[in-house]
Amino acid sequence: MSAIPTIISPDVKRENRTPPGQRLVDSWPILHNGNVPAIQASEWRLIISGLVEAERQLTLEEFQSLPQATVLADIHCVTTWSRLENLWEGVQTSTIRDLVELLPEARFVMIRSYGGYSTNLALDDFLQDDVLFATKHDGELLSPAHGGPVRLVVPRLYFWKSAKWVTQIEFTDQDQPGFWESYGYHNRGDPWKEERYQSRG
Ligand SMILES: Nc1nc2c(c(=O)[nH]1)N[C@H]1C(S)=C(S)[C@@H](COP(=O)(O)O)O[C@H]1N2
Ligand SMILES: [Mo]
Repeated sequence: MSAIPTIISPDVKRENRTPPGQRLVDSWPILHNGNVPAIQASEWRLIISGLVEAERQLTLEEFQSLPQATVLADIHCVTTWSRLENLWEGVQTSTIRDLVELLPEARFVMIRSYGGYSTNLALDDFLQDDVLFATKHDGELLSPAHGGPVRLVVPRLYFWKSAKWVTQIEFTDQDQPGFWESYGYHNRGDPWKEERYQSRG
């Protein structure tokens, strides 16, 4: 069929793929704060902003014409369910990064979604080769409830970092908490270290 490269997320190769405190599910739960936003394909934009030489905006058509990749990865939600063996298809974050000239001070990203959700990532975590802006899951277009038309997928961190309905990537020099991070979720969220919540104050 196609010559789309498949990237195997490194956690898929572990002998025991279930992180501590997690239980496996076969279904795919739908979880989010607030309502599923109504996004018109013609109005969708991906804004690449912040510490870049020149801000860029992509239409959905422009986004879909970028080189595609597939990633095989496991999902680990902080509420303790894990879903193994998900095949995501979309555009790798490194492909998006190459569309702009990053300023040397850029060290973090804030991802913003339609509906007001946000999540923060270190640039290094964001640019791992298994991180992508996905449009498909197991061969099917992402439903609106699962984040369509475009969601972020960050396989090596808890699933709240995988923002649905993405519309903006802002490169920054300082780390700012995103939506759940400001309510006490861990700043990074590595499931293998059980980085679920942080104590504050
Ligand atoms: N825009 C947006 N993205 C989001 C969320 C949200 O509330 N809004 N919730 C996060 C959380 S906590 C989880 S567990 C996953 C759930 O994704 P799913 O519904 O496709 O399983 O989406 C993440 N991305
Ligand atoms: Mo979650």
